[in-house]
Amino acid sequence: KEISAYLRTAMMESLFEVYYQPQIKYENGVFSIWGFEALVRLRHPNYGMISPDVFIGLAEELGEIHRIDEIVLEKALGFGRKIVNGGQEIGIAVNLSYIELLNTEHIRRIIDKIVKARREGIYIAIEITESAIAKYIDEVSDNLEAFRKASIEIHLDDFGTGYSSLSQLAELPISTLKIDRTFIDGMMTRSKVLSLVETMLKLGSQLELQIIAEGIETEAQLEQLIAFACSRFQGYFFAKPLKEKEAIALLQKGI
Ligand code: G
Ligand code: G
Ligand code: NA
Repeated sequence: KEISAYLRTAMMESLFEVYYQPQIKYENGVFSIWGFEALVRLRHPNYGMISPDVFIGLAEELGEIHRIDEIVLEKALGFGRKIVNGGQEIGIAVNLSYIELLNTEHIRRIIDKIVKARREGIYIAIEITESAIAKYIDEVSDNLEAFRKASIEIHLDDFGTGYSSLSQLAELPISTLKIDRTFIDGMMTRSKVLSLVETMLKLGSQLELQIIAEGIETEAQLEQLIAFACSRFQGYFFAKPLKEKEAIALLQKGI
């Protein structure tokens, strides 16, 4: 109750912050920053940070999620502008709720903003969870197609947990799979999980998709993934979600 009241205040007063977690590329033996994922944050004066896992669901129930996703997109565009001014060309991935994906009018507005930003050299990609797409495939396919037509990349989030069918996977207009961090978490201790990770990487490569391994926390995980020819990573091992200033500083310094 208290949190949903605070959520309303936060929306009215735009109290959300956005953090940016680097996504790392490994090429020719060199690690570099490939992009960032924008992650929304909300700080309660008494309870501290409220996890998006709590307030995103709540905002969806309240029918207000589009306001949060739009605030995050605006902030990400501002961040992108600073990156461009710093002379770099780096993508920013923004999460979209499945509710947004069901709303053709909102999607049109979002696409419009992203396309305009691209003319300034700002590259925004969209992250959508596999479960959302799998559950609402018929309702969202036109909107996904609209992103594709506008050449906006879609990253399939939490891949491996959302039950999309293999035939869907072949048809979806996505550029990237993000292997869910539960797999990365389990792969060093469970050989079957390790096999799954190897299989997902092969599958992605066969489908000519980019693959990001999420939730990398140790060097051992990284080495294992590199042995499987994985070349995109995100996780605390490289960097936590960073404040905008820290993210820009890291870009300047390099990873
Ligand atoms: O850092 P982490 O606790 O940020 O994020 C938890 C979950 O909340 C993630 O799985 C992420 O997909 C979701 N999330 C984070 N930021 C946003 C956002 O701006 N919009 C939506 N719809 N989901 C988000
Ligand atoms: O599913 P999505 O890509 O939106 O996940 C982002 C979430 O994962 C955020 O909550 C972020 O803080 C969290 N996260 C990012 N890297 C790591 C990591 O290395 N370990 C753990 N446990 N969580 C991570
Ligand atoms: Na995400």
